[in-house]
This record gives sequence, C-alpha cells and structure tokens, in this order.
Amino acid sequence: MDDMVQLDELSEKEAGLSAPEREGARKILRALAAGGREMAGLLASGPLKGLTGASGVVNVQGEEVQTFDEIAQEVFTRTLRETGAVRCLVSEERETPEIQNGGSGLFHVAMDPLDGSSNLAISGPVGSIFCVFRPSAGEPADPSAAVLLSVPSPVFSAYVLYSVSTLLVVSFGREVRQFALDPARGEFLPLPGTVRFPGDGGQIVSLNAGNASRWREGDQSYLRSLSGVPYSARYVGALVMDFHRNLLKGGIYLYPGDMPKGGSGGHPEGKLRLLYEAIPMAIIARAAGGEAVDGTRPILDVSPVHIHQRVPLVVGSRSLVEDYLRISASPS
Ligand code: AHM
Ligand code: MG
Repeated sequence: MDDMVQLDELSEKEAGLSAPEREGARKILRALAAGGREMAGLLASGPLKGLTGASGVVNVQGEEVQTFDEIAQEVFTRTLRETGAVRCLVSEERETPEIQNGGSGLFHVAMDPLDGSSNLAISGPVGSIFCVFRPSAGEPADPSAAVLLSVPSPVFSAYVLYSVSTLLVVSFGREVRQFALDPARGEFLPLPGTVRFPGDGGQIVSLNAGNASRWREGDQSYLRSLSGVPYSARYVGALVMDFHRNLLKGGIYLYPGDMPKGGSGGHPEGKLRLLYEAIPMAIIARAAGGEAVDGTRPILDVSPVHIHQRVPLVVGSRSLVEDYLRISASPS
C-alpha cells in the first residue's frame, strides 16, 4: 500500500536506480536504521552511564568532541561498513574520508554522526544526518577529490531525530517519508503518507539571535523585518530538531555567516557544513516543497571545494525562504 511504504521498499520505488544501486541503497537504509536504533538506546542511558560530557578531544572543525560524538562515529561507521555498499565515508568527526571495502562500494556517504551535541548535557534533542552520493565515472584516486566530484549526484539523504520519539526521515528527492522506532520491536515502522511543508508556509523562525549583531546587513535587515509580521521564534540549537519542527509546522531556519568580534570567534562562512548538514537538508526540503539557500543561491547549486566546507544556511518553507531572499538582497 503506497500510504505505508516500508523502509526496505523505499529504494524499489526509485526508477532512476539500477538494480545493484537499489540493493545498495536498501542496505544503507538498513544500516542507518540499525545505527539509529543502537544510538537511541545508548543516548537514553547516557546520563546514567556518565556519557553526556566532553571527551577531551578537539575535532577537525576545532570543536570539542563529546563522548557521544565519538560513539556515534563508531556505531555508524560500523553499520555502514557492514553493508559493503560504501566506498568512501566522509564524517564531521574525521579529517579525511575512510575508504571502506577496499574502495569497491557503490556509493560515497557523508555524515554528521551526532548533530546538536551541545544538547546532550541537558537531555535535549540531537540527530544524525546522512547524504549518499553516486561516484562519477573515472573518478580521481584521491578520496576527498572523488567524494567532491560525486556531490552533484546525490542518491538520497536521511536524518535520525532522537527526541521524545526516534524518527528516521528519508528522501530520494521526489518525496519525504518518515519512520518511527518501535522500541518494543526494535524496528523503524512507516508513518502514513509523505511529508510536505504546510501550504501556507507557516510562521516559525529559528535562528540564534545572540549572533545577530555580527551578521551581514542583509541578514540583520531580515531579522528587523520580522517585527512587522506575525511569527513565532523557536530555536532548539539542534539542526535536525529545528528543521524537523519547521518541516511539519511550517517555518524557516537560518544560520548565516557571523563575523568575529574583537578578533575572535565567529563563522564568516557560516557554521554548518555543506556536505553533511546543508545538502542533505536541502534535498529533503525541496522534496517537501521547500527550499534551501546559502543567502543568495540554492544550496544544491553550490560547488564544494572541500569536504568539510562550511556554508551559510537558510532553509524551510519556500515562501518564507523567498521572503528572506527578497528582504536580505535590499537591506533597509
Ligand atoms: P554540531 O554539528 O557541532 O552539533 O553543530 C551544529 C549545530 C546545529 O545542530 C545547530 O543548529 C547549530 O549548531 C547551533 O549552533 P549555535 O549554538 O551556535 O546556535
Ligand atoms: Mg552538526
């Protein structure tokens, strides 16, 4: 029944995939479900086991690695490797791609194994984000260059949301499907229908207003413009949760570039990462009738030059993203 497509059946519906690609995608989706189930259990008992703190390590992004960042890295690296379908695995937590299966897998995968990890200490929502790419023909031997070349050919993207319930959200680019973890069965079961941003665009705005004084003029102008419209401010500080809420309720999420203050801090190129945060969310947003831009152009038109490239991200209901583009282009 079309209304209730099982996780295992998702790739079968994709006409653009070869038979081996369908099978590879199915295995990767199973790996994300297995890893998501394992992580949901580990996260639930994290405070009791003293796992919600920092690991003492600083990652390639210069950020403090939480113990769960590393646990999630190991869990998903293992479940993905076991599929035999992954060639290169790019992760927020590793400087260089991991070559899996001797480089024989069908797909490259980029992941943020645990997004929003500053929420761990308060038992707040966190997520895991994935994007699967089709390698280009005659790709270079260098794994980073090979992954970058595959980015214009995404196959599907997905995220796991660990919150009141654990959800797996997947899109091959045409539609968005949700699956919820049944803790008793240990399985992700489909939720009915497909997900689309509400037709009226919604009224939720999610941004870190504490950074606004360090934004570019166009972004500040957009924030000022909100005082003239009805809106609700909602910000969890975990992209997966903020995006998911806005997807269901209608809204827009912004993380623009912010300038250093007093010579330190700041994210002039934005904080979020193109390959494993912005692009997967952009694929899901578009498939749900929304849009994602880097401030001026669609995220899916940005050509990556580095696997850990950062990018400003504005994503949500199409009408709200269009409002943002119009207002930020002519600051007043
Ligand atoms: P992370 O991948 O290190 O967790 O950082 C990404 C997170 C996003 O989930 C969230 O939207 C954003 O950083 C919050 O940043 P800030 O605390 O600066 O508002
Ligand atoms: Mg992240």
